[in-house]
Amino acid sequence: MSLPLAHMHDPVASPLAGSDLSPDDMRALEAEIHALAREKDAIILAHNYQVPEVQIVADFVGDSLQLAIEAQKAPQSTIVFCGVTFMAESAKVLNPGKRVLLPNLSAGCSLSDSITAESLEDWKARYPEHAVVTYVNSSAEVKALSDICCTSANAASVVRSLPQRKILFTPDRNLGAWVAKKVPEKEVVVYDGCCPIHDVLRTASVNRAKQGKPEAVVIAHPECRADVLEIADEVCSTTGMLSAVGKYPRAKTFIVATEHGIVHQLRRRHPDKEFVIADGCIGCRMHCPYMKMIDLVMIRDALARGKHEVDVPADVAAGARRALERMIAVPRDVPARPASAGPAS
Ligand code: CIZ
Repeated sequence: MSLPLAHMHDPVASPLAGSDLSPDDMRALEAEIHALAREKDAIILAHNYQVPEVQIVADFVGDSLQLAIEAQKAPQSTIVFCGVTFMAESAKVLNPGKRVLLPNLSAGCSLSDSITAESLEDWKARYPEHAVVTYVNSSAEVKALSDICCTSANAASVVRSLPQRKILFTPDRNLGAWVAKKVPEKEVVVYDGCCPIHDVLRTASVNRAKQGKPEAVVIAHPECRADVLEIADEVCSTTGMLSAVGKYPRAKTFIVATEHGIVHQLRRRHPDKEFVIADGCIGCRMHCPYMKMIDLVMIRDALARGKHEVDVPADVAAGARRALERMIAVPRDVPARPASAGPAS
């Protein structure tokens, strides 16, 4: 089955089928998945926000950019992508010759849905002189209409690397505002989308999570609102968070302002530290329902039956690939311009 570009997302889809399995059943399922992956010449990739049992069975766990690059490096002909739709699409766009499977087609993304190709066309018409920088949390159609993509790990470097001074940043307004602050020599217009999981977080929740732990280090994802980023000690992508912890050898506790799933990797890599998700207030759960839509049964079925093959139309894929490849070519840390350098051209 191919993935249609305009598909339905159901955030309250059925609970994970694998979540009530006994430890023995779980181990048997993991063994079945590994055997099937070998038989079908498949690699299993999982995003840092996936449920722990999916991260455990995966061959590689990382952020969306790392996963797309890992998919390119992998010798296997099939990629089982445990993440959300836009990530699987990017893996397909960068690996047109490989079969990319997304185990649950309902795994969408509200941020990606906050911008359509039509709305980007409208914004481009309003800002015709601006270079369009699009966060990877977007559909392949939207990427295809953009000059270049970025991730939360490289957004400031991507914007700095462009010759244009005027930038239209889409679709995440919080990440866009953070980049505008970090790259003051550019004139950045920010589209009005957001990730509701990050956008709901308030400083009151962070402060509550910190109660009784005044020494705790706060690490926040740049999809959080500006007031949260202001009180954070570190602002970084999920991959950045995994390494940021190493900068604080004396700290015991870290308050983490991003989706819950990252705690699995944080604890695995830093077992001597305490990690507390910053959703201290009732009604503020940093839990993305879309990221929890894949379980072991679905991965087994994806491998056994080839479900669900992701396909991106050739013209859309060509445009999206151009924007993604331009991003990949940007050096990792494009330095900030010294204030004395004057305005960018
Ligand atoms: O780009 C990604 O993988 C996302 C959605 C978050 C992050 O910072 O890793």
